[in-house]
Amino acid sequence: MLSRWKMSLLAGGIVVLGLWAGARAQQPDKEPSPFQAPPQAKPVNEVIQEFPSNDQMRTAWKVHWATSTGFGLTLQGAWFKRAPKEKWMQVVGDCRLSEMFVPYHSGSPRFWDISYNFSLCKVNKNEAGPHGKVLGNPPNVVCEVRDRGLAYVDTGKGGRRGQKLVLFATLDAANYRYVIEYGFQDDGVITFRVGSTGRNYGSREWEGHMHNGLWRVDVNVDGPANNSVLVMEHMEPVGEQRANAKTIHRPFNGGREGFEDWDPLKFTMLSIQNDKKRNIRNQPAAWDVMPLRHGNARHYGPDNEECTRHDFWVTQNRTGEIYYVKLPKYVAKAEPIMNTDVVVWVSTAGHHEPRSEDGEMKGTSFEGVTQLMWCGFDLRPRNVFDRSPLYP
Ligand SMILES: [Cu+2]
Repeated sequence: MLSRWKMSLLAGGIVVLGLWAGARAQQPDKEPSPFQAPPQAKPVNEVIQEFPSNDQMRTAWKVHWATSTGFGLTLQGAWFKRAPKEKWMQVVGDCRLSEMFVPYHSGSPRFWDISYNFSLCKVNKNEAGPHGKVLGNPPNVVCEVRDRGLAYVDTGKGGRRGQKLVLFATLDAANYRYVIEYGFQDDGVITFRVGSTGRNYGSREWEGHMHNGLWRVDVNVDGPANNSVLVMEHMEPVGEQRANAKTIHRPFNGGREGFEDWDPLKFTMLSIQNDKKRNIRNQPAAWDVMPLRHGNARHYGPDNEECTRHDFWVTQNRTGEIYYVKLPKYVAKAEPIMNTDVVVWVSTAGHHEPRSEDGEMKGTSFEGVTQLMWCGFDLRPRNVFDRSPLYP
């Protein structure tokens, strides 16, 4: 029953503990988010990728990334070029998986897996795959260009396959592994994904639990200034005519810091736009948060879980505000979030109901692995291009 093990626990300072097996982290005795000293990020690294990778350039991404204990792989900025001769346009600043909250169904344990200051796993060749370039020292980040299947199919001009630049790294969270992955598509979309894999907590091999991937995303459409957060909602029916539908565009939370929830009947999307950056049609450039959801996670335990009771939060961008559990405090002053530097916080949770495919008990030890379960969202351009991207 004893297996590997290692973990560091933040509790009033960083304490590195060796625990026994099957058991991973014990719950911190205090509030699980002391966070006095943010983990020190290593220097920022740059990747530039032109698309298509095998022909004349049409679009390109420039990505700054960093690694640290705790947060694992973070973005420190990303810039897009919608045409070869254009300047870089910023899309995001600091982005990170701010927390990974894992409450078990019986009420305990309730892990805050980012706050324990775990390290990244070393990557091996198998994991990097035939096209992955291994980066970092120690080697823990993979960078690769992937075919992403069909990008479009047009009646007149036929179809085209798309590509994306992907950066990923895996957090070594005791019995669990979290693959943190950022994708940068040729059409200007950024994909945010976290995949959960590993083994259930020892002695709880068959207990259901949630994996709440909780993101901090500093959207900077054409730079940090003049960004506003809007909500887009589909409404149906409206008015006397029952077949009528419409879309509402309105300021997020009345234009102030706070929260909103995802409504499956409204297809809730957020749009972060810069009024001062306009395309050839005089439409403001924006990037939309496109949810790809399994469900809306809500938790009511004792561990400062108020932050899980909403699907989206928006704050002004303030230095040091990178901890998801502190969101209720961050939004307390309800500062404006129109025409300023904003941060969008997105909950992307997955429900893990154990199954035989997760593994099996052999005597007293568990063998097997939970296959990756992905959660995340896309950040998709709106009125950034003047026309269809990568169209002939
Ligand atoms: Cu799980």
